[in-house]
Amino acid sequence: MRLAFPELIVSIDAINDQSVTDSISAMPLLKALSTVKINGSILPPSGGAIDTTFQGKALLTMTDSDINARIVDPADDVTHQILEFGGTLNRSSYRVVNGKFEASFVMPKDLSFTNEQGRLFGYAFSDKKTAKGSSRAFKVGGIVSGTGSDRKGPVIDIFMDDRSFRAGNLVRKSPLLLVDLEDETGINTTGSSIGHKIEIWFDDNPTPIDLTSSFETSLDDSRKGTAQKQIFDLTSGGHTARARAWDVLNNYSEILTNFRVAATDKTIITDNLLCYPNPTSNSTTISFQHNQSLPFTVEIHIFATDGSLVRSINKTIEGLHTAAIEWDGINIDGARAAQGNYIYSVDVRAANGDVEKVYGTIQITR
Ligand SMILES: [Ca+2]
Repeated sequence: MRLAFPELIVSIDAINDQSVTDSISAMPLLKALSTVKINGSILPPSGGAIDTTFQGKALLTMTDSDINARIVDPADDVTHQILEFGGTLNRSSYRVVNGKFEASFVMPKDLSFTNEQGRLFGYAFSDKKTAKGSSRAFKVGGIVSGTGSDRKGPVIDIFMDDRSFRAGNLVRKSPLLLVDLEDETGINTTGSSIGHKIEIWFDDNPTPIDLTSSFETSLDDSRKGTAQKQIFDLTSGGHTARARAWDVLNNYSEILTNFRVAATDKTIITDNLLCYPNPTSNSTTISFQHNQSLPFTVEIHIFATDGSLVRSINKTIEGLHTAAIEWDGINIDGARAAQGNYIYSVDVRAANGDVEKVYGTIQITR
């Protein structure tokens, strides 16, 4: 897509409440495990006053001090000096309000202790405009003492397709993987350069999928966020998924979940039919799991043991994974159903015409 507006400038205005400066000796030294605060603004392409109409999101990437790499060219045996950017120290997102943003995060334990300048890259976008900019007005090195109280790795949650997912659910063959992360100090986003990646393993596959680059921090709190990735063509049957993430102090944690993939996404499959509470003296909820991503209809018929119809309930199910239909315990005549045993049938009709019928029992006690 070609944008109709010229690109604006992300200006890094202050680091740790100190205005940015070109004087290297006056630049702040950002130490490992210290909290960094960055204030920035969005300026017009030619500079000048803040674009106060800009409402959107800013993505900041901080890299360590540059690396002087020496590479010997095998053709002529000449050693070349190559300057490379240092490894990623932090990648986090912030809300831009009226052209301004404020970032805050904890520097990772792993950084080079060179006391030399790092780099900060800013990229911002609103509905209509984009902006970019960078700054080298800080140095990286040292470590703050006395911050060793956080010994816990991040809290990790794995979901397939959406956050209604629970372990054991049926999912589509090509589900969207969501990994929510949260840590009291901060998620390690250094990624491949240092080795503390956000990774997930499926089943016994020894090769993980690297989710680090897809991780995006919450705009409200950079200590939490979500990594996501579409997973393609899983085989039918049971699967496990194990995720690992690190915090900025290099504590890690892992979580394991499991799920099932149906033989085909085209056929509707229902599973784990449940009625709760059962027995009940009042209302009860009939629920089951399913593999459908499009809305489908459910007809529930409740019968007495003599076969007479007690109640019918129709519902369109739009959510993924689990369908839940409540019966209020009222019969066709508007009275409370009598004490006793009941049979219910669940007729499921998918958008493609596929149907499935399952049965269960309910006991009413008074
Ligand atoms: Ca932690």
